Amino acid sequence: MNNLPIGIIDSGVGGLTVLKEAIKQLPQESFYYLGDNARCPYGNRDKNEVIKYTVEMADYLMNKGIKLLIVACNTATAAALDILKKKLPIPVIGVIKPGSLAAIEKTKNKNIGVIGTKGTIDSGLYPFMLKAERDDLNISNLSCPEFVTLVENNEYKTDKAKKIVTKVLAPLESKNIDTLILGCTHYPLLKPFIQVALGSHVKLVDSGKETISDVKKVLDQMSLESTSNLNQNQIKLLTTGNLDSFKSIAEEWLNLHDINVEKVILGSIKGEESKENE
Ligand code: I24
Ligand code: DGL
Repeated sequence: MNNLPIGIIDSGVGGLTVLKEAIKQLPQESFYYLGDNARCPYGNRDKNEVIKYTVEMADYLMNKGIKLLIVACNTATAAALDILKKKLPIPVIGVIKPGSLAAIEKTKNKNIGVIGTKGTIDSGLYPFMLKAERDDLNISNLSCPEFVTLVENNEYKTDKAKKIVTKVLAPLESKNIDTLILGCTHYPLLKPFIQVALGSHVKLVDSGKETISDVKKVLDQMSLESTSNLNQNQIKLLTTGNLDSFKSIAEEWLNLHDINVEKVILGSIKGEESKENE
């Protein structure tokens, strides 16, 4: 047993889809969620930049005291998971392996699609993980950079979004996939349009959801579950960006009021700010 909080890091607000699932599946646990809104999105950034930012977030939460770290962002998982696993003395769980294993469980025809940001797709980590588990799979790896913008511009329920989703996913039509991994924090919001575009025979895998099922197993295996009733369900949100806009999205999404939100200034942001003031 261990009553320290679980840390969740993300490039911004998208990882709240993972936090929501965590609150649902792990009601006894407490959470620190850190979103790097000042430097979001990560999807088109250079790999080394993503590594640097992700390590800064992980170090920040390590200093606060956490018992396990979840990397909710697929782009950050693709770039930095191995580095974090080597660096940190606690379990570090990314979203790519759990999503891959769930897809392997679901597929019947061995044709699996993966969609994500440019960083995630170009890393090739999903196909690598999938093929390492099972070598007879056919993987279609497709980046959908427009999707994050649709969600962040609050256009994800519009006709425009439906058209873009259908167009961007068109290359998957001929691939005969029966399973699609949603390899990005934001894509669960576009699920209805993605399902219509691909047809009801395609099973959609929400990698965030699968990750929390994995976290549950790890907590159990390592006897890290929280037992304290005192810190039951405590949630603390941290952002490098604007407090008010972060708070309003989080409260609406999580259906909670008066969440504790704090501003964080990370190493290299501090550096950039002082450069500006010179
Ligand atoms: N959804 C996301 N990002 C945004 C947004 C959104 N604005 C409206 N909605 N903005 O991601 C990103 C930039 N902001 C972030 C906060 O600081 C300032 C800059 C998806 C979040 C999924 C949990 C639509 C919206 C909302 C409330 C809940 C859910 C949602 F307003 F999709
Ligand atoms: N969180 C990112 C991901 O899951 C999407 C947003 C971004 O590009 O930062 O890949």
